[in-house]
Amino acid sequence: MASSAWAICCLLGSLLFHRGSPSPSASVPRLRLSYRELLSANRSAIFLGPRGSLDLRAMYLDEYRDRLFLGGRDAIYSLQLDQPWADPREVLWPPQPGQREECVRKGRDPLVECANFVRVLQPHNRTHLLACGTGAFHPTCALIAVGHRGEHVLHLEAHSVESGRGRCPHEPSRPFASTFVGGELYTGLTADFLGREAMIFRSGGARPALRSDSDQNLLHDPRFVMAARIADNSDQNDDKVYFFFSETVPSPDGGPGHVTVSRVGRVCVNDAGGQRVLVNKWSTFLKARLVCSVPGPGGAETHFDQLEDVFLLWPKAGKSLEVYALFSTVSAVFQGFAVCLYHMEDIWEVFKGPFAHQDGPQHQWGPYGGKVPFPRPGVCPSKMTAQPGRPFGSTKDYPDEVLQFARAHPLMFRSVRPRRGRPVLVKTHLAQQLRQIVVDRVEAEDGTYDVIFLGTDSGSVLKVMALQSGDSAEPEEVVLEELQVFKVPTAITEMEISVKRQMLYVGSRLGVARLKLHQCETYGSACAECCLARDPYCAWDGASCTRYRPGTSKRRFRRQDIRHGNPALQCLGQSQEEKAAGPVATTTVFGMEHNSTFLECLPKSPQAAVRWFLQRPGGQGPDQVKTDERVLQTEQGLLIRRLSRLDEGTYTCTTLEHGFSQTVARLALEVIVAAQLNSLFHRGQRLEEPPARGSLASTPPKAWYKDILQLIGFANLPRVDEYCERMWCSSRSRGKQAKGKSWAGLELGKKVKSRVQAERNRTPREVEAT
Ligand SMILES: *[C@@H]1O[C@H](CO)[C@@H](O)[C@H](O)[C@H]1NC(C)=O
Ligand SMILES: *[C@@H]1O[C@H](CO)[C@@H](O)[C@H](O)[C@H]1NC(C)=O
Ligand SMILES: CC(=O)N[C@H]1CO[C@H](CO)[C@@H](O)[C@@H]1O
Repeated sequence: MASSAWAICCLLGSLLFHRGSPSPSASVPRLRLSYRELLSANRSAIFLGPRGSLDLRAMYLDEYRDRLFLGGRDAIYSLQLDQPWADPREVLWPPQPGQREECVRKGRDPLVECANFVRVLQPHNRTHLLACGTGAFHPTCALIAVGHRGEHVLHLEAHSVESGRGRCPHEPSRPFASTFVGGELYTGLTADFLGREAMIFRSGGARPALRSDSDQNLLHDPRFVMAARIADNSDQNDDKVYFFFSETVPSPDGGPGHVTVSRVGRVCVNDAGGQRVLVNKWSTFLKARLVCSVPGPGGAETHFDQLEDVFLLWPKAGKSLEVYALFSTVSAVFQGFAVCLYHMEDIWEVFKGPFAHQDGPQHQWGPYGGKVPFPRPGVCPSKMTAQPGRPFGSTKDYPDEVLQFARAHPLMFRSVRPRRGRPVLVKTHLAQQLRQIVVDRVEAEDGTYDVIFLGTDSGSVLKVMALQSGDSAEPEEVVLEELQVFKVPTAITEMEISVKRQMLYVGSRLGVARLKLHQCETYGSACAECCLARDPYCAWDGASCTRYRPGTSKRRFRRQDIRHGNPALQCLGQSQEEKAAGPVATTTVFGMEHNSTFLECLPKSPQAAVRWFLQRPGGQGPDQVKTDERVLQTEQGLLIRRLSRLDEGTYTCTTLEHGFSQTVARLALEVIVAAQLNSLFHRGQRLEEPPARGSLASTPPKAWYKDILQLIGFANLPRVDEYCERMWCSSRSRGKQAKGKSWAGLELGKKVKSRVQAERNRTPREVEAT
């Protein structure tokens, strides 16, 4: 076990080292925005409910009614998408009388389990939602009136409350998936009190309820992730409901132990069960393995087997559906995440392929080689099966032989493999875990890009792209932004996108946040900054970094380079704008000989490499600053520990990113020589009354200030403040810059500053006169 885990680590390690990413820190987000920054820039808005936490379990984005419905603990909320979130509607829905007490009596946790956690919110019809909650371990469903389009109402239809058994799990947190199709609710869940009876269940319509055949162990401890109706072709009779889940199955090679695998399973919408066999049970259920693995040398593969989340990317007309899936590793020692992309056609191919067959429990699985009965098991009754002379208009007409076969062979032999045979994205050595995935296909100047939003367990969202370059098998990962959506670390449990509104709706237990997909001006006010961001939503329009809209305003010229982020090419001739945005001004800073000083430089992008150059007075061209134990380069700037006169000169802080060099700061450092300062102190103290014992900074001498001014020159008078701030008066709030100050220096500084203030109020002529 340990050695195989080690092998996985090494394998992945070597794979990751060979990725040849252009920058060693490419997986570091280029922009990190904190909770506060997001709120103050109006990039996000947050709703935590009237009690400060919703205990959110379900979220339904309703773009038809322009509303967001939330299921929490003992309550349902409705928010209007295009309004500030100050005006929610609330329906309180506690467990039915006596249920809470019974739940506690049965040994369940009164706080964590014995409440009505709303887990199902599905559109029932134009005016009503179907809602189901755990009801303190007594699943309950009800209809919620939400009004017509444009109305903002929410109330529970008291007469509609009924048992939710099979439609909602008993537990607040057990993985569960549901979808509402044609008046019926499809669920993947464990339907009993003890959480043992896993099934796919359909109920709520005029037809009798249908469930999985429990004798056959069709589902092994499943963790359902998502359910959705997918049309396989233009014949509606062929529509199926697909379930995505993972299972823990007996070792497939007949060996001991269990393994986790991920699955895609499906049932026909028009499945009616069998007539003699499989009565009121699914007769069309099939499942196949979803593989997401990184191929390694010698056929070794690193598998990501635990399905975390699935996102369906619905195509523009004429294209087939694409499935993005987020996986994690199952290993206890090695944690990694991968995103794989599947095409629906590839899933259909596997379901058309051979059935998996096992001669007995101890035997290996192989492809079923015998004759498959007609209609082929798993096929929906449709035009195909109802041809003349073949009267199969319903699954009830299917021969027993077909149903027996379906029952014995629910698994396909072949696995569904991802596009390009490998993940789109692999993430290891992450500080957080990844929980949710949403993808937006964005049109940019140089092509179409899939922007992947990943919800973490620490309340943040990563905005990532995987760029497929030419012949290289490994996509290049570009982490555009890391957005701290929730103030405190909390796992993201829900994520929905509104492409129409360009918004992401992000839910955690605490509540829900609305997050803009992009805010181009955040990247900066220069062409190069906009270009380096490589955000396909954004382009330089000649004046600022703005939302890129394909095919609009041809008049304006747009600069964007997602693939290479090369501003040298894109922003050529854009220097006008850069100048308008302001060239980097030179700031004079003062340092005392033998003291330490700090030169600040905060580059916008943590992906950029920072370099410092020094131009000595009268020296030749600027030299790159050599760092050693005296001169330290930190993330915030350059720390010079013991200043010498030779350190004087102009320091330039430049960043290098994608071959593009930018000047971030220019600082002229002037060194005040210790001897001069010392003599000043002495002179001053002798002229005035004797200083208090132990205090260097007694009343400053009159002559003192004039001397200081002489030292640093009158021309710099306005900068004396700066000098004070940096060298002496540094308060705690400017801690980073407050290097090498002493108590005496602080006191002295305060006095100098007040004098400077007084001097400033006089004209320069008066100053000279004194
Ligand atoms: C903040 O964003 C919302 C939603 O996009 C918008 O309606 C509102 O006007 C914005 N407020 C400000 C101050 O920009
Ligand atoms: C939706 O369903 C409810 C409950 O069955 C019913 O009362 C209501 O009239 C329906 N609304 C529409 C628009 O059909
Ligand atoms: C830490 C350090 O070197 N402090 C020095 C700063 O400059 C004053 C005045 O020259 C010295 O007295 C300090 O020792």
